[in-house]
Amino acid sequence: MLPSHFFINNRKRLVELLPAKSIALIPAHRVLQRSADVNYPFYQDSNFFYLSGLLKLADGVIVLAPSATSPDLKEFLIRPKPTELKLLWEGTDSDEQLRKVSGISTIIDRETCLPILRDVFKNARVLLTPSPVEIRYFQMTANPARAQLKRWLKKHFPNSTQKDLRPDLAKLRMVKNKLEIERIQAAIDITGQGLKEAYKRLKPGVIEHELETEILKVFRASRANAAWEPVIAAGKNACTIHYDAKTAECQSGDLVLFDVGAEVDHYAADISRTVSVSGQFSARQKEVHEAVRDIQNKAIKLLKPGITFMEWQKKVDQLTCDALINLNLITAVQLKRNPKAFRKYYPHMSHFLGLDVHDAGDYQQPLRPNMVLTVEPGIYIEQEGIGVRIEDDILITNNGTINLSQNV
Ligand SMILES: [Mn+2]
Repeated sequence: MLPSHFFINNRKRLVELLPAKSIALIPAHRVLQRSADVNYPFYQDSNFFYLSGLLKLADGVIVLAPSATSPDLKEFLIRPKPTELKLLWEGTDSDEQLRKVSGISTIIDRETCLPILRDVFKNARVLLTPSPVEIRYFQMTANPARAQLKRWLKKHFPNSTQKDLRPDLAKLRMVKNKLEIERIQAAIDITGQGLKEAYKRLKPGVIEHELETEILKVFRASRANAAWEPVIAAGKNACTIHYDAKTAECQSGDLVLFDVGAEVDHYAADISRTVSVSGQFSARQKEVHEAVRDIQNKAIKLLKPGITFMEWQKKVDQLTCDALINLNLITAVQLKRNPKAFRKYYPHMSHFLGLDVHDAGDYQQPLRPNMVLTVEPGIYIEQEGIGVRIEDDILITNNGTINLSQNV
């Protein structure tokens, strides 16, 4: 568990970024329905966790109001009053437990919070809340908590201006401290152990989900969770980047791609490895695997403080284009005609890593020490049934990088 001073300090640093006469409100996630009256396992909003450490509290709101006149109301937590039904079926953390974990002393009931908020907000012009993440592109539905809070504030405080708090939160979250890097390292080490167990089980005839079972066993035994649904993809399945059926048999002669990550105290690892089912690469598989490994080595060498993510990505794209030409997958003429043609074989980008596997961050800012990002080149050749991705987790240091997953 992370100590409460970590969350106290995160709130303090966020308050320092707030403009004068503004108030920040950060909502917890809501519980989502799975089917009938059964819910999905609850998963906390990362920003809410970052500022409170409260993993299990649904429907809470953290309020940071530095301009409040009462010292008890400069920061407080709003929580739904637990009903008798809720207490009987699920139980809930007491206010005392919430205070201990978060370091927030004032807790008020959601049902009676409106007059208190009216009083606290009377000197404020701007209300800052994290806007919902744009995910329609992925055909997903957002957790409704953020949009609901925005609507509720609009209804009760129509004269206040609402602004997006995400850029300020990203500014803080993209640079990690020692406690955070320790968690990411622990998640990486557990992921490495999981992969080791899966490799032991790997042989022709094994089903993809049987390999997953080995990995998840290690995660649970290490008191960690999976940071997302693991990708374990044999043969051509590896050409689906986030393949999740895991029902196929691994055939001798196939490659199998693992893209997995454990999660420790909400901090994720994200590691990909591509190995041969029989232990022996074909000449072509070897050629593609070495090309990806080579891109990765060069890409890691290009990382240093000062370069922006986008500048770096452009260079990595160029390395990938060269490799695809060498592998006879694309010609220089085709690339000239359509500079994006290589995306067919290499559709994804690297990303920041932290509380979210695709972590909050500003991709236009120059990289700085203590940022963590993944370097994950891949080449996917559907017509040949070959998909290779190699992904490591890289810490930016004062003068270069440390590969946190080099022992995996
Ligand atoms: Mn990744």
